[in-house]
Amino acid sequence: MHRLVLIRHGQSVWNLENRFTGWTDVDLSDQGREEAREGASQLLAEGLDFDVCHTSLLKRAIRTLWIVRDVMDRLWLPVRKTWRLNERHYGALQGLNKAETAAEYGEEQVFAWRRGYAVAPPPLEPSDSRWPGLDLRYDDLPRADLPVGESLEQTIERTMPYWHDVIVPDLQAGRRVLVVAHGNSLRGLVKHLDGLDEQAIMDVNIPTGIPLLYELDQDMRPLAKKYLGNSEAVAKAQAEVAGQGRAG
Ligand code: DG2
Repeated sequence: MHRLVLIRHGQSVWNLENRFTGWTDVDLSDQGREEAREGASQLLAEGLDFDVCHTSLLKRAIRTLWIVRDVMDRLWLPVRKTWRLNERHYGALQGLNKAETAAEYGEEQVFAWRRGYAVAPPPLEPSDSRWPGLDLRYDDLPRADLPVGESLEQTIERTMPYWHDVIVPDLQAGRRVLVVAHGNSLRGLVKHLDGLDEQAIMDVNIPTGIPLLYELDQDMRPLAKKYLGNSEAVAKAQAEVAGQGRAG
């Protein structure tokens, strides 16, 4: 049996302000740091430990992982960082308040942008200063791979190679794997692991900072799955994420 834990980073300052974030490199809020500490305590209480960690190139995930490793006294663990675990790129929506956007364009449109499987947000203009090609950390990436606004489907297309080529081999080698990433890059992994169709994944919302434990068979199929911690608190946090696209 293989053990995999997924954690969406703790609340970021733009989660707190209810802004579309995507590839914007915002930090954790104070509550987000606390959520990371709490997540680590839940991992310790469950008796979980890790051999290797994977995260994105965005500081809200990197810092969450750092806090988790610090609380677990596992700062020495290997950490691999990849753009493939970055949040989906939210295009020209990045920076906009989700509730204000719903008031302007309608809740249905915002729901489609947030949860429609193949719906991409309006793209960044080529001249936009937010274009990832202007960011040093993506220098090694072919320019054609740099997103300017991704649907969940497109996010999954660039996340899955990392799952198959890097994370699965870690698991097959018997390593206990921790992945700290983002709401939608993790929804892509959950869709794959749980075998969800394009409709079913629309209802999946991943709360910040709460570890999601998978036990997988040798073919990487889930034997068991659970969020750590109180199930009512998990349900409440999931409902809050779902509600972030309401107008008021
Ligand atoms: C959120 C997810 O990403 O937003 O980009 O705004 O996980 O990095 O905070 P994260 C964002 P929703 O798709 O839930 O609106």
